[in-house]
Amino acid sequence: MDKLTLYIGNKNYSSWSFRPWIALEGCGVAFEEVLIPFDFSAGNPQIREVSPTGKVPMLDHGGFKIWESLAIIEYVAELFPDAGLLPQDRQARSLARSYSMEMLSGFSALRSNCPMNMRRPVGRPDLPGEVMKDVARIETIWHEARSRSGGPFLFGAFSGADAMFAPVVSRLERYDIAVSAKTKAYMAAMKALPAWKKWEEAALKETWIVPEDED
Ligand SMILES: N[C@@H](CCC(=O)N[C@@H](CS)C(=O)NCC(=O)O)C(=O)O
Repeated sequence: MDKLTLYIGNKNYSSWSFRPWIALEGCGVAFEEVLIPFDFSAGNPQIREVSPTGKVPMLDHGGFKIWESLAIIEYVAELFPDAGLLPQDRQARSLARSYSMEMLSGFSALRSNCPMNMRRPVGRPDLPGEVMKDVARIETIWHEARSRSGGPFLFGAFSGADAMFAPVVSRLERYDIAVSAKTKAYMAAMKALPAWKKWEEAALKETWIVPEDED
């Protein structure tokens, strides 16, 4: 099989890159990574050279390119149906897709007010009420899925749906957002994953600064 190469941005900041990366790594799918650091002042010319959208993540499979975090996860789930990227049960799988698409298309208040910054010292800023509405919906999704599956992850074992929410776990932690004990248990399960630790360790070593994502 042709090798998979995942193009990603800075691990400290690139929340969309984190999603397919932790999905593949957490499900044991072999891939090579190419990290292209952001260069917003120059319009990210290096990313534009490889990615049709000028954005990361982007997956190259023997010259065939797939972009958009969720499309990448779905593509790899089809390549490796037994890797656990998607739940086996049809209804669970469609719920995983509904939740993942909510993440992909929504929660803009949380995303814009609390950009992912794994190096951010833990502390709670003043946040608009809209952020807490996003957090409430996310907590509902997590509790609903984990009650249905029995946990510890959304669909029992770690899957692509957890990967779609991974940057939210980091945001809730770094922005010290008040959440329930059940939410904290889910966050702890995510943070205990070897794949999480591997990404975070690399993120903390990075020295690039993206001023827009610092507060
Ligand atoms: N909807 C896309 C979002 C991709 C995205 O916005 N990527 C950001 C990094 S996290 C990016 O490449 N930004 C570079 C730019 O806008 O120049 C996905 O799910 O992959």
